Amino acid sequence: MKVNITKTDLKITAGLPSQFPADRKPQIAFSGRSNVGKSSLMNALIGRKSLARVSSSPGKTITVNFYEVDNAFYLVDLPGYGYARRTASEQAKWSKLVDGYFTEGGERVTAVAQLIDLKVGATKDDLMMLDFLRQAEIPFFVVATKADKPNKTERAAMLEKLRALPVLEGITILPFSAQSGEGKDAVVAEIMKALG
Ligand SMILES: Nc1nc2c(ncn2[C@@H]2O[C@H](COP(=O)(O)OP(=O)(O)OP(=O)(O)O)[C@@H](O)[C@H]2O)c(=O)[nH]1
Ligand SMILES: [Mg+2]
Repeated sequence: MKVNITKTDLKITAGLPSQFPADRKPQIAFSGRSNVGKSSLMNALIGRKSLARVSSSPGKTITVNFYEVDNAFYLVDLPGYGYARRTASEQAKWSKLVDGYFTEGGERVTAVAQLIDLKVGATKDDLMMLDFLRQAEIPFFVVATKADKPNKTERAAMLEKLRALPVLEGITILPFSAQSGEGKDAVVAEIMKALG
C-alpha cells in the first residue's frame, strides 16, 4: 500500500460504538495505559505537532478517535486504561467503548499497536490487554514508548524482560521515543506491513 501518512485528518470522535465508521477501510488501533505516550506516538507518525491531543489531564478523554490516512485506512486512538482516578461511570464508558470496538467495529481491525512504557515495563493492565489480544487472535505488535527515559543498562534489561514474557513470544517489539524520533520509521514500516 502506497500512502502519504502526513495526509491525515481526524474523521470521527466516537463516544458511542454506534458512531464508529461505517465504511470498510482497514484500521490500525493504538492501545495502552493512560499516559503511555499514545498521542505523542501518533503525532510523530503523522508528522504533526498536535493532531492528536497530548493531554494535561491524563485519562480524561474517553472517546475512540479515528484518524483517516490518505483516504486509505484509519489510525484508531483507543482510550487509555489504568487511570486510577477514573470514576465508576467513566470506567463503565471505557468498557463499553473498547468492548464495542473489538466486537462491533473490531472485525475491521487489521492490527493493534500495543504501547508499553519502556521505563515502567508491562503493568498488570498491560498483561490483561496482551492476553486479550492473544485470545481474540488479533494481530498485534508492541511499541515500547519513552525509550529515551531509561539509561542504556536499564533499557537493555527492560527490553529483555518484555521479550521474556510468554504472552509476547514471537511478537515484534519496537522501541520508540517521541523525544528523539527513534523507532518512528520502524513503526510506520510495521503498520504498512500489517496493511499488506
Ligand atoms: N521523555 C518522554 N516523554 C514522553 C514521550 N512520549 C510522551 N511523553 C510524555 O508523556 C506524557 C503523556 O504523553 P501523551 O502522548 O499525552 O500520552 P497518552 O498515552 O496519549 O495519554 P492520555 O491520552 O492522556 O491517556 C506527556 O507529558 C508527554 O510529553 C517520550 O517518548 N519521551
Ligand atoms: Mg492521548
